[in-house]
Amino acid sequence: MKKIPKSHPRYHSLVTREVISEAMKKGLIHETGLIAHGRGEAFDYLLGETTIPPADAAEKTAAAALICATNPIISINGNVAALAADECISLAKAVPAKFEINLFHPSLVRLRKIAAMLRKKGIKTIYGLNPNAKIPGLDSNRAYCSKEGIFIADVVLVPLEDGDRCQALQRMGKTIIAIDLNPLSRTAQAATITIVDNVIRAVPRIEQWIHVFKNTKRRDLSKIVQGWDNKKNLGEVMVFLSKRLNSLS
Ligand code: PTJ
Repeated sequence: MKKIPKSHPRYHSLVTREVISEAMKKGLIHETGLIAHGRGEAFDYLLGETTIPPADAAEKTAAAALICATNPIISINGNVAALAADECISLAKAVPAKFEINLFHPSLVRLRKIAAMLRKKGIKTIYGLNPNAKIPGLDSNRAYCSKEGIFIADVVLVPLEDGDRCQALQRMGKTIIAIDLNPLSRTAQAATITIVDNVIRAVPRIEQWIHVFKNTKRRDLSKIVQGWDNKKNLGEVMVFLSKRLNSLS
């Protein structure tokens, strides 16, 4: 990995680019994952590369939803595996939640590489390697999932998702928590709880909330989830964004 001087004003951003680039060379990320990362990076830049208040509210609600779930699961793809594998593993332990790998660009080789990487980090049960169920109303290969994993899950955390699968999972009656820096994406618009934040910051922040809620009654957590208005929160993200741009102009 190329050495970036710590003194560089864009140090963290450049290191993350190196991580993404290395992950592609190792075959964990699809080449278009680099483009997806670039889009996310642009939105992050506009948001100020920080967890904005509406994102924190979404992270708090996501934590409440995960605790209240009967069958929570985290869906992993190439970019998430490269950028936030350790954070997702830590969150999965804290909830506790299952793991399923689901790729937008299907590849058995990449699937196995991501699974091997997660196993090396101590994850024993990984769903999605032998898909045996189909998400209704989805034509692509992404419809195939694990019956014991995403298919029966009631709450699914989908970082960097595609809009179609998000909508199809919603139609199955699941609570979908999406992490997407683009508040305008179809995924962001379709999810039950949209977190407009970088997956690198969002996953640890959800875990922090899980710990904060350790002694909170289920009834109170359930109230937080039921009171969630995703459209309103996305509106607050847009207001934040426009105020920030205005203040810089
Ligand atoms: O590994 P695969 O085959 O499942 O492919 C993964 C990608 C991400 C390539 C695939 O799902 C894809 O093409 O995604 P999209 O449709 O480009 O959407 C990715 C979304 O994630 C975009 O709206 C980006 O703004 C957003 N995004 C990118 N990087 C981050 C991010 N959101 C949060 N944190 C990031 N680091």
